[in-house]
Amino acid sequence: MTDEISAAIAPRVFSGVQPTGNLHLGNYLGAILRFVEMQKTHDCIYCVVDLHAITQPVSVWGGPKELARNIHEVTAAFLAAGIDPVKHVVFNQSRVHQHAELAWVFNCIARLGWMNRMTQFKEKAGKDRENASLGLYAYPSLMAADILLYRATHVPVGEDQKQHLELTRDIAQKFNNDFAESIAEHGFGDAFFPMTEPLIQGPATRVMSLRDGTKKMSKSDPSDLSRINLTDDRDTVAQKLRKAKTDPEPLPSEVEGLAGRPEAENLVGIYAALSGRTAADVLAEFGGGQFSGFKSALTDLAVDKLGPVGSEMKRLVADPGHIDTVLREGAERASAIAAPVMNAVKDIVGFLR
Ligand code: AQP
Repeated sequence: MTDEISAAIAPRVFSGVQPTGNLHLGNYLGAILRFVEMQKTHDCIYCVVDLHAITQPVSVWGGPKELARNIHEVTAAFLAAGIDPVKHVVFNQSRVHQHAELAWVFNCIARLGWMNRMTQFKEKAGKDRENASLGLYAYPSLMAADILLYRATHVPVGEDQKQHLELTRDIAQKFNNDFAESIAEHGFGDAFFPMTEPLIQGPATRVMSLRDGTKKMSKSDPSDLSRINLTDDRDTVAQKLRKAKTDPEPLPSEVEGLAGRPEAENLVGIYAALSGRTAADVLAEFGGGQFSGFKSALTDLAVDKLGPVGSEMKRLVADPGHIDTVLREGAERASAIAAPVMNAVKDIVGFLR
């Protein structure tokens, strides 16, 4: 067997968030709160995926100063939400060079046909596909490397990442098949990489835009009115919810009445997720009423739940010494796990080291 790693694959959680600014309610409910939850039952590794951030044009991610600020901001959100960087590992991806190294091996495993099916690439590249970066195209292969570098068994993510998680499993499977003999010879039995389970769970796996209930809430939406940012103050949240698109009908009294009303469904879903209640329960209280009253109750709830997180984020970002220490120490611990896995991959593939 190679180096210091065991053949057996232990349960481990990995997930990441891109430091591309405008961290929003969708990131919080769909991912970060799930990360906090998973800490109770698993060893967790949470990563600020800065290599992914630069796959878009510099004008989108904002340049060097903005990137550094956004790395601090995502880390601050992790800590403010309750992620424990002592019991678990929090770091930024570019500090652990094995992510890029394993991604190259996976670029040679993944098939063009697989990559061509990735809907996120199509959405983000838009009409001007010829002008998209090679990095944006290879993004899902790097994401597979992020996860499998730690032989992670579970990945909590929002609904939009489902397809990338399926690709991660395809890459793991093909690696295990292509190198089956070598994997066995090196003492890893019949599979080196696990079949990672996506955990797309919780009440808000897909929070939608406040301006268009058919589009997901997104950091890159040009309209700031489309999302609630974690650092928005009360007035901003109130204004965004007041302006949130709705329809002329009053709220229905039952969940079935939300069919074909995506904006209403989204706002009720957000209320339910933030309050820990079911949509039916929320409609039992607000059904039959106008949106204006509901929106003001939602403002109070959102400010109550997100306000403390936003304030703590601002406090941490204003004096980032603590964040820098967390990221540096986290990277050392992540490297200690990643290095022997990457060495094993090199041995399995046949590279000399
Ligand atoms: N609207 C959403 N609802 C629920 N979960 C969401 N996530 C993102 N948007 C929603 C989840 O947040 C985690 C981190 O996302 P990311 O940083 O990898 O960015 P993304 O998935 O590409 O989505 P963003 O944040 O909106 O950015 P852009 O604008 O670049 O697309 C992931 O687990 C994601 O599922």
